[in-house]
Amino acid sequence: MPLTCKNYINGEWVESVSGRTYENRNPANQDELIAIHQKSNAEDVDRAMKAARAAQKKWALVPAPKRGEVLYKVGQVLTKRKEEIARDMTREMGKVIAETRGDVQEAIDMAFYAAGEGRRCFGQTVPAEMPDKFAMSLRVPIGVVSAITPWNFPIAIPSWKSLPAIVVGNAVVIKPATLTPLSVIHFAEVYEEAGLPAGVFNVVTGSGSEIGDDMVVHKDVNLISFTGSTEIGTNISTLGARNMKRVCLEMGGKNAIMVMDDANLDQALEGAVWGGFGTTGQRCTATSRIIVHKSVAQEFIERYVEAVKKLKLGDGLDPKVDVGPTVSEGQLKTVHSYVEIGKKEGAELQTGGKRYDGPGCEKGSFYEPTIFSGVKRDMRIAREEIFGPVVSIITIDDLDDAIDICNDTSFGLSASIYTQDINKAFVAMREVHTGIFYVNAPTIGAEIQLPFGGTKGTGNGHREAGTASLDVFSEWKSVYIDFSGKLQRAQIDDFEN
Ligand code: UN1
Repeated sequence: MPLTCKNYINGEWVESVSGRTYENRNPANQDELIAIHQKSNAEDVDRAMKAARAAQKKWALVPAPKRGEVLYKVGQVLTKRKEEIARDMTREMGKVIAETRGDVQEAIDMAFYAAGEGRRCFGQTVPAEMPDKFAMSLRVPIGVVSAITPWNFPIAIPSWKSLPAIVVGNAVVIKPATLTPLSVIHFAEVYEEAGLPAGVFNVVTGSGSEIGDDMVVHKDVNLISFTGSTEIGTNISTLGARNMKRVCLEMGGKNAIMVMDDANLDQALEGAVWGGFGTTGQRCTATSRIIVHKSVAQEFIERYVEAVKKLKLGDGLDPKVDVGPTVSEGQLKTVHSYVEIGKKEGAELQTGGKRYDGPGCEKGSFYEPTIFSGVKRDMRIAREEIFGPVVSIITIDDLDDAIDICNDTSFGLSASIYTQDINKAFVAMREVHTGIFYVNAPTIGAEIQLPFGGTKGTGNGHREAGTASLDVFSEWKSVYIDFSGKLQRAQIDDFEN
């Protein structure tokens, strides 16, 4: 009998009122049924939102340091269950075990970071203009947070969207990606074991096409935090605006590594393999373009292709495997359609370009790591997010050219430069229009203590993680306390000694 998972609403594990369920299968082996999940409907969402609303009122009154202590416990329980959760995550999402351990670790880091905020959550005290008057600002919770999360970081991203929200005094209802609900079910178990009061964290599983809109428009929702495709994010934004909801979006990327003529090529190659094909290229931050200086381009391409051909594909639970499957057949088809587009556009296919069904991979959605060279900036493979193991190499003349091409995209998440020249590194850092920038490292690998997010079409101006996440999940309240015993009119009465 496969595991059957329920929704988590108001501290209870409950079946969907729809009476319907769906299957969660392993993308490395379609024959492996991992679990059955609830196919929720609008009524389930309604119950979860109402539970969250009621719980939030009480949770906001718990002193923030105490809220932080619960999250500290969340970090401890996650640490205890790290290996088990990582293994299940590899089974449902496909990425290799070293990476799913990293995914859980990112949630652990966020738990301890957010726990600490329970004793900080700094506001400001500023001098007041009038005598016997006190002025300060406080962070207050927004209320109910509706989190809609993607499948590529099945627990890390839910952790970014819940832990900082909860420490500030909000309650959360999360709809995990249809393809990776089990990781969030485990996360709910962790919250429960850590002693989070009922209703503060709720999980409703199901498909975005059925309950996505309800997660946005429900009257109890104060804020929607979404990570996923530009198309869905744009719809959420429009729907949210019509319903006067606060919306925080993190969407696509077309991240580039710039390899300059003075780069340490060994290091750049290693970074390009990891950035391009780690997580099977399915990170928002994945390196999907490599902009390489003409004087090192030939050597770089030859060595890159050679290194990528050596990557071992297979079941991510095998520690010898470098690259797992794409997350689903649908994703594989999208990836392949872009490869066809690249070929038609005249880019040169250096390696890959097709499904992989070698030994042990016959029943999975595997795609060969793919490299195109001779890519021009206006080709679709150089402009659109592919979200898979496909890297486009563009050759350039100098740093200005590199920066110009790096910026020539509608997205602005992450970018990097490999150079030994500090001047070039600083110029690029200043001129590249992304939310995240790396020097001598690939475009992936952000840490939770700094803001995460991007410019232009990547988002709508918000950042996750770091103290920036507190700005997302709280309102500012400015407080003036007059203890003069009389009316003092700001901007009008003059203070005289
Ligand atoms: C994502 O790509 O959706 O910076 C998240 C990174 C990870 C998080 C990626 N820490 O690559």
